[in-house]
Amino acid sequence: MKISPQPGMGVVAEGFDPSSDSDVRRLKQAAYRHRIVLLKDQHHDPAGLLEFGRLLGAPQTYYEPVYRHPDVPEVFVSSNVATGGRRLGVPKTGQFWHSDYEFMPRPFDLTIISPRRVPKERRGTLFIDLVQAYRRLDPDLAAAAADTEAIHSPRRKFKIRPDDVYRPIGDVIAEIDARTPPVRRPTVLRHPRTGERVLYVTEGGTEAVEDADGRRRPDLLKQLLSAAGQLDETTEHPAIHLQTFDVGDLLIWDNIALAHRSLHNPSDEPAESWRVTVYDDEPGFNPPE
Ligand code: 7UC
Ligand code: FE
Repeated sequence: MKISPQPGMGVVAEGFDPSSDSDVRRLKQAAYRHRIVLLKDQHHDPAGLLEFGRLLGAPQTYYEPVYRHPDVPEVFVSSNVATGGRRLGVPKTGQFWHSDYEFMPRPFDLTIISPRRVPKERRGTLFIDLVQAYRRLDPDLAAAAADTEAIHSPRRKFKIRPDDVYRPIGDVIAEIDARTPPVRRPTVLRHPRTGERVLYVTEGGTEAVEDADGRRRPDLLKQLLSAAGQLDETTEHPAIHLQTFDVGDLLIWDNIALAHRSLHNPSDEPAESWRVTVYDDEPGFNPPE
């Protein structure tokens, strides 16, 4: 397997052999060291994508059934097309800064995307490295964040489902709070695999930052998000990496070190991608030099 750097962030891997333990380990090492791996010449059906996910960790089925691929529930479908008259998944997912499952007790370790239909323009996913975001903080902002906690919730970005029509919105919100109550963790957390400090806050998923006295600090959260580049609506901020991909690629990324958001595609050009997300409990990986 050949691994070569790509501009900005991440690497491209070619010639991956799924039967080679050393290729699998090198692939994971690359994902944690370089955050993004673009794997070429990959053609999987849903079952094949799930098998690929099993190489990297334990695939998880998304908690909301409406996203699940009807044949392989561990595959999450983002799609605006009806294939053979059958609508799959949910359209326009993730169009805000987030980390997958940040609102759950354990966010996913690795996210794997298989693009199925790629729009001709305004396509791709934006990424921000939250380890670099922490390192770039000016010292007093880093000090202010040090002993705070961040509170995450899916509330603001939860997609209304077809069965929610005519339901009182208060009932939907009560259901969200019951099934996915806000979770709290250190604003600056240790990356579970590499041990690096991560400024783990996102514009779409973090509801508040609370200081050691339990006081909410909206000002501080805003400063941290702004410093990380997540409040720049032009998406031209130097910390933002645009990753494009094509059908036949597989995109793997470190979902703890990176915040991501899919590009808003105003046209109704067909767009569909399949996703598998995994927990990876393999013993740690060396932090990037
Ligand atoms: O519809 C979406 O944008 C899905 C998002 C709310 N959560 C994706 C995840 O894996 O946490
Ligand atoms: Fe996502």
